[in-house]
Amino acid sequence: MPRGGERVQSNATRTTIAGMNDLSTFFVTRKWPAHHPERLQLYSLPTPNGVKVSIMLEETGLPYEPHLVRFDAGDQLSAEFLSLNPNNKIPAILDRNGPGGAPIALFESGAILIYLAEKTKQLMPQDAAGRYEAIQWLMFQMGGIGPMFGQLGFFNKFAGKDYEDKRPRDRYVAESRRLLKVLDQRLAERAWILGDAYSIADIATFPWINNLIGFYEAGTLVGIEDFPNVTRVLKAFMARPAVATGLGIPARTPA
Ligand SMILES: N[C@@H](CCC(=O)N[C@@H](CS)C(=O)NCC(=O)O)C(=O)O
Repeated sequence: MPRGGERVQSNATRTTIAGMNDLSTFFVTRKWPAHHPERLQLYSLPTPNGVKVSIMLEETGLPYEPHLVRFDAGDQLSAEFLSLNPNNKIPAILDRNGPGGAPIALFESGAILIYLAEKTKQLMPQDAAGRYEAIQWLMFQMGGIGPMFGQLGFFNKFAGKDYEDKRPRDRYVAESRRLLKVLDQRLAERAWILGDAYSIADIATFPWINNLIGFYEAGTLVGIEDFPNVTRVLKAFMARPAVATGLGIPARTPA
């Protein structure tokens, strides 16, 4: 097995490669060569979870090299991708300049957002209480909005839409509405989820709101007009140049 191979995400392997910054020893770079290894390597697709990271990278100005993980080619199931994320999901990153100057590989968009916020000291409060507040709302997205909206998408737009029994769909409509109400109340007197400061909590959440209304075509189904604070902040989010750019990265290319 190449050095820094399939088990690159394990602590044991991380110890082995500490201090050694040659990305070519990471198995994932066999399939997706790093043309600019000094830049942070992003393995992704512009889905609501994927764009969280490209938007964050655009917002922070951190140099990065995006790599397209094609679901239509089963790239997420390739041995090279699994060496980075055994859970076969995008996004994932590889950063040559991780903690202590050693390379770090990470998956799970929430963990990546925290890592990037701490690395750049941007988009997360620096004080401990504010930091936990940001993480709390990030987890609200990771554990609630993402999984529930995702199921709603399945039952409204994809294979589940043909099921005669509408109870599963309605369960996710109700749960999505409940989450939207929580978010709407939170935003009633705030510009962004944390208040005046735009943060990783917004970057995690609003791609999913956008996707629910757009790609999943579920705006009417969830009664999005009942949540005017959510739609107001979505509009502000979509108007950010970094968001407009990040939503298209990595660019989808024909098979
Ligand atoms: N909790 C994960 C979820 C990631 C996720 O669900 N990614 C989807 C795209 S949005 C994926 O890679 N699906 C590919 C598959 O399931 O094979 C995160 O936030 O990073």
